[in-house]
Amino acid sequence: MAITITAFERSPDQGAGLARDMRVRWALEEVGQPYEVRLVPWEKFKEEAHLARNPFGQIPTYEEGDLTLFESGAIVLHIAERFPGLLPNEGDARARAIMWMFAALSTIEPPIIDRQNVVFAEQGKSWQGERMAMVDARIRARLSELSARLGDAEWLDGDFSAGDLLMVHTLQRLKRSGILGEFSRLSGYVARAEARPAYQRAFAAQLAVWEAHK
Ligand code: GTB
Repeated sequence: MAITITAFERSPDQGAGLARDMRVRWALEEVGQPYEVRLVPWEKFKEEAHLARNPFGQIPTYEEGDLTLFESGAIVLHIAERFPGLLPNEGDARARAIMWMFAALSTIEPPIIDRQNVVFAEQGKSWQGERMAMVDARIRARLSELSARLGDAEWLDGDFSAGDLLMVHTLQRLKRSGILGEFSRLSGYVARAEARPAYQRAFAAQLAVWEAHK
């Protein structure tokens, strides 16, 4: 059955691959599934047609036959369960890979998103500098813990999994801040993931959208 996802028509990241459709594209590339992309212009995010796909009026979404999903984590989990390649078959290893998906989205991502809010939404506020220092300290603490667990391993738990995919995409958001670069093991981990052919194909596809619509 054909798969259709939604993505920004003009991504604010200008083709850097930071918007969350990249996670879905990458997962589909890893499992070798073709997909179509419905590009959503900014003015259509909160219109009825898109709200029917996602009540919060956001991208990405995923449609396959009668199934419509929103939330990038749920979409990546669905892809990983539906097609082989992103989750181990063995029960305990599979549970741990799913645990890392949740760790990426509920332990690592929140302070990183908070940092974006400080940079953009709280620009010019008297407390911006103090808030930034606090948030950066929280991020560094989490990255230290993550780096210690990763150690010298290639991936978080055995083979590359959906847990690594979500973790890497979450960490990439920190590149511009310079914080990721302070953690050499994590920088290497992100670079290894970015070298994967599936990542490269997904990145090129979203960049082509930016080039066509900028
Ligand atoms: N929890 C949801 C999920 O994981 O799917 C969050 C989805 C989400 O935040 N979607 C964003 C969106 O649709 C795009 S990805 N925003 C429009 C709106 O809310 O009206 C977030 C994003 C946007 C821009 C950059 N960037 O420029 O670097 C990075 C990430």
